[in-house]
Amino acid sequence: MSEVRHNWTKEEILEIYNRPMMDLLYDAAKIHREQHDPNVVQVSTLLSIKTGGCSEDCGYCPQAARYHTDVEGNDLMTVNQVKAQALRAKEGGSSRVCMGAAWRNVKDGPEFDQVLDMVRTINKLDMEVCCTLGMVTENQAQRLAEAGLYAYNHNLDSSEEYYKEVISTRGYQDRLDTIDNVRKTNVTVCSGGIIGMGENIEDRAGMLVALSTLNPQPESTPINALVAVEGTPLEDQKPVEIWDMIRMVATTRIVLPETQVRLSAGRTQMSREGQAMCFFAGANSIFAGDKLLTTPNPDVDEDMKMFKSLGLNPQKPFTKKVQPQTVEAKDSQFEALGEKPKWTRPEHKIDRNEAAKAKGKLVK
Ligand code: SAM
Ligand code: DTB
Ligand code: SF4
Repeated sequence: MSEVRHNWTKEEILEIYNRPMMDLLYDAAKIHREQHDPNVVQVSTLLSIKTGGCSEDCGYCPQAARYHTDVEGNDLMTVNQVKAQALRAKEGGSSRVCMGAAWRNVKDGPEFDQVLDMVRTINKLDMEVCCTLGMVTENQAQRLAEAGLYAYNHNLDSSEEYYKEVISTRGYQDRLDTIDNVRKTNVTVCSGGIIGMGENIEDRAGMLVALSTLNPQPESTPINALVAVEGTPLEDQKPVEIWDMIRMVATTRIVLPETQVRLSAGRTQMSREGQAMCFFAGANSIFAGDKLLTTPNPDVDEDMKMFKSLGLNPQKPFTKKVQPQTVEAKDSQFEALGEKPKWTRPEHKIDRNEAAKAKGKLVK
C-alpha cells in the first residue's frame, strides 16, 4: 500500500510529472486501484448561490467586478431555490452539492445565516454539502460544521510564487490560514488549483508540494483547466493540452494517494477519450451540471452516457465519511463573533490585471 507522505520535494514531483507517459499512467493507476474503486466516480453539482460583483482581482475569474465580462451579478439565492436545485441534482445522480459565492471572505450577518440554512437543508436531503465562500475564520468554520457541512472548498490555485502573478488582493498565507481554520472542525478540506494560467511545470509541482505538505492532506482536490473568459486578464491563454491534464491528474494521484481527485473546470474542451485517460490516471470525481459557476459544463445526460460506456458508477453519498449531524440554529453552541480578521491585501502591481481593468468591454 502506498504511504501518505507529507515531505514531497519539488524535484521528486517534477520527476514524476515528466516520466514517460506509459510509466506515469501505470504508476498512478496502480496507486489509484490500491486506494479507491477505479469504477466509481463521485458526481458533485455546482451551484452559484451568489454570482458576480466580487471585490477581488483573481486574474482567471469572470466574477471579479473590476473586469469587463458578460457575467450578470445576482443576489444570494433563497433557501427554497437552493433546495429545488439540490433535489434536481440528486435525481440526476449527484451525491454532493457545492455552493459557491463570489465573496472575498465570509461576513457574519443575515446572508451567512441564510447560507447556514442552505447547508442544513441540503444535509437533510442526505447529500454531501460543500461550500466555497472565500476566507473563513475558525468560528465561521465551526458554525458551518454545526449546520452539517461535509466539505469546504478553498483552492491554493497555483504555487506560492505564481499566485503573486495572478492575484494581488490577498496572499497565499490567507488561503493556508483558512484551510487551517476548516481543519480545526470536522469539515473535510477540498483544495486544488488551476492549470493553464501561464504557469510553468515547476509551479504545478510547487502547488502539489503545498497540498501534499498539508497534514492531513485534503480529502478532495479539484484540478481545473483554465476557462479563459473574455474580459479577464487571462482571456488569451491557450487551452490546456490534454496530455498536461493527464500528467497533472496522474501526479496528483501519486502524491495525494487517498484524496478524491476531481476533473473540474475545462471538461467541455476535453474529449470522452481524454476524460477516460484521466479516470484511468486517478481522477475519481467530476463537477456535473450544465453550468460550472458561470461558464458551460458538459450536459448531465452526456456525462451519464460517458459513465455508461465506461462502466463507471456514481459514488454514493457518505461512502468516505459518515454524514455530519445538523444542529438547528436555535440549538447552536456558537454565536457570531462579528470578527473583522486582517486578511492581507498585498496590492502589488500585476500589469495584465490592471490592463484588463482599464480596457472596458469591447463593443462586439
Ligand atoms: N470566491 C471564493 C474563492 O475564491 O475562494 C469561491 C469561488 S471561486 C470562483 C472558486 C474557484 O473557482 C477558484 O479558486 C478557482 O480555482 C476556480 N475558478 C474560478 N474561475 C475559473 C476559471 N475561469 N477557470 C478555472 N477555474 C476557475
Ligand atoms: C473548483 O475548484 N472549481 C469550481 C469550484 N471549485 C467552485 C469552480 C470553477 C469555476 C469555473 C469558472 C466559472 O464557471 O465561473
Ligand atoms: Fe472573487 Fe473567488 Fe472569483 Fe476571486 S475567484 S474574483 S475571490 S469569486
